[in-house]
Amino acid sequence: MQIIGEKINGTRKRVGQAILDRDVNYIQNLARRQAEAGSTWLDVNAGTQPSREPDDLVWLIDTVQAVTETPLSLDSANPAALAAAIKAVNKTPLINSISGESKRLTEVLPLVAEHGCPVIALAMDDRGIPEDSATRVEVIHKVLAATRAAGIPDTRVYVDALAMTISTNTQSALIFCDTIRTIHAAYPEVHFTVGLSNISFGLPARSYINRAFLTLALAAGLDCAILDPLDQELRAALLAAELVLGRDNYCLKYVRAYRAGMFDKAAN
Ligand code: THG
Repeated sequence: MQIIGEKINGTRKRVGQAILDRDVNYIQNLARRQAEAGSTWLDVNAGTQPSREPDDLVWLIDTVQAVTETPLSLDSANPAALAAAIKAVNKTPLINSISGESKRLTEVLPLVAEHGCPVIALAMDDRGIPEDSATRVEVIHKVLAATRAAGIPDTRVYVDALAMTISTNTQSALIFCDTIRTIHAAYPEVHFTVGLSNISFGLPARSYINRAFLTLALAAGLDCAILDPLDQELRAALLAAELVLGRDNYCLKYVRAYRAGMFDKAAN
């Protein structure tokens, strides 16, 4: 399982303020803790103001790279910000993201191909996010045709079937899982990721929903997620689900985490 640490995101109030204030310590603390928790990538998102985004994103990258060698996930829809960011990174970054939107295919996909980056592909296009699984699958077919045509191997693509909140569509998690099952059957080499906490937006006691959804999505083929790596209960749920799904040889990861004191004592 690959984990993308979500916490350095300028749409979060406290992080947005830290970016404005150039608060190095606040950002570096988030970077260090998420890296130590075992993140494969640290997501960096500078927020949504197009005029500030390139400068803010490069500042975030410089700030994070001063304290960790964990590669970055560049979370932006803005081709100018991504182009500036790719020049600033020390290690090949994950590009978050492309989609079937024509602007992202013409302006972001060439950057991905040129720099040999892994990339997240969203199941949406110029019409928006499809309600149903069949249309999301169709959009992903189109995006994968484009990545293949650009010479990007399927193994470098992380399909994000887009988890939408259950509070506005109770079928949302099922649509997500159906989509990745269908894509997985047609493209056995692609990876699958998700912005996990989207699923529970607007509902109370979100962590229960996030954990249930993570378990079902893992069973459907998920092998990567954007989540809070500092959430111990979520990490325990993830380790248990992978164990039960036969993805933890000799139960090694689960037992190691237990011995390292990662689990709640009350769970014995
Ligand atoms: N897919 C892809 N990228 C994504 C998303 C996705 N990037 C952004 C987002 N969705 C995933 N990242 C986050 C980062 C932080 C939080 C949620 C998702 C978060 N939210 C707080 C909460 O949920 O309680 C509220 C905000 C705050 O703390 O101020 O922390 O789907 N490819």
